[in-house]
Amino acid sequence: MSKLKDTLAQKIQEHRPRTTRLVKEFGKVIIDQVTIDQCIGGARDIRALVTDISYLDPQEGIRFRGKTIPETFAALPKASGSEYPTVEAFWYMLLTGDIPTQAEVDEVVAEFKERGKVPSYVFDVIKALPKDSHPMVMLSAGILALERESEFLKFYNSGKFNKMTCWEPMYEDASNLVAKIAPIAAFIYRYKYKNDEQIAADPKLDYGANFAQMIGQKAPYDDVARMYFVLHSDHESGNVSAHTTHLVASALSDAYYAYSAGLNGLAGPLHGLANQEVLAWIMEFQKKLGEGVEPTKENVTKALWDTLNAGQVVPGYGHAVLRKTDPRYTSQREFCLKHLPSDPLFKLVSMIFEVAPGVLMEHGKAKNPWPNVDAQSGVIQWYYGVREWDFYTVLFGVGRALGCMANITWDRALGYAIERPKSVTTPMLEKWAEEG
Ligand code: AMX
Repeated sequence: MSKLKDTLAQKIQEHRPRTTRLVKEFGKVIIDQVTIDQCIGGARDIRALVTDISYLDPQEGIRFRGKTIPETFAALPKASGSEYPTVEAFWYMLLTGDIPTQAEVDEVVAEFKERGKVPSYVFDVIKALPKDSHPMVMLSAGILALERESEFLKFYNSGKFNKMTCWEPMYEDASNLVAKIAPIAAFIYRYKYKNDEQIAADPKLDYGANFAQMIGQKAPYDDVARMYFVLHSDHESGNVSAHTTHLVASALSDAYYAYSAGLNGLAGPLHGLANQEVLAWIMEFQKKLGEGVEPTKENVTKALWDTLNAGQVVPGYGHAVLRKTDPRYTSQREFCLKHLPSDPLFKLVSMIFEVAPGVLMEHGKAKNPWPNVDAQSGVIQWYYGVREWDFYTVLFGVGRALGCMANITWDRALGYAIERPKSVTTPMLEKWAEEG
């Protein structure tokens, strides 16, 4: 057994009595109540999910296993010669809550080489789709096609299925999916935009560096990939992609079914597709501005109002939980300030950051006028030459696999139930409304 799996097994053993005790001794303690606007309004803020992988504070932003983004980057061992930790080190931390030693990271890096091999039929499935299919369709189809490899499914069909041990095949699937999704994404990139001229993985490289290699990018894009995948990994359990993955897995569907579904949710413009929408908005803005006309605070403000007055949302701004600038935005902004401070697109995004919150506040609808992760992420990709912006949500999807897969491994370890909230009818709500 690897050190990672061994540590995970120990953590699971230690954790199980806590969950059992909460249900048995404190199961009827009330932790929330539900109002009519929450019921109609997308279950906003209702406390109804449990995860220890990450927690999202509205003011502070995300903490992964109790650590803020800067703390996470500082604590984990770095990739050799790099400013950022490896994805493998972060995966270890997400699963166990522990900071791995270099030797423990090296073991995961070596394991991922084996796990990351993608069967050729997956590429055939992707190639069978029309080439102008959205790359998220290709990614979701590729992940779904892998379902025949599922160890969880084999265990379920073995006649020996057991709720106490089924986390182990789920862990195998989760690890395999994480290891395979980056090469699949890289394949889609080269297939769709680079004439199907594929580049082989380099066995010497870690996850992030190999992704850079396979899409045809050089340093410092290896760090961009590491940073990007870590930042996008997890945002507690209620967001559409994480929740969908958890929901589907709660039916004992395996990791491939669950994450393919999660990706389909991520592909929505109010969720992960917003990063592509940000770039599209900026390009449209520049087109309307005309050749050689400099962006100014005035013309950016006008364009923002035009978007709002047309009944559209300003992509990259607002959040269902956050009430401050997203620290994932800040982290990427810091990267830009260091590596591409004079880039015109970065300057424009910074200008939007200066004026958009004021415009949104004046508009008066959005509860959070501050930027989210998606407002900044496309700029970095664009700068390094990944300009096919419909690919940006695929990058998000590779990162998000880390959080979703860590979560469903723990879901099975703690025996979380099939998810099944109760619905009510409009007449019922009207009756309760009258009764006050
Ligand atoms: N521009 C314009 N209007 C906005 C807005 C924005 N950026 N953000 C919120 N609003 C509007 C909502 O559409 C809603 O209008 P309505 O009352 O007419 O329906 C009103 O403000 C109240 O919404 P809210 O409670 O502040 O937000 P929410 O929880 O319902 O939705 C989110 C959150 C992210 C979907 C929303 O802010 C939005 O659409 N943002 C733009 C898209 C985006 O950037 N999505 C990415 C989010 C991060 C991610 O998941 N990757």
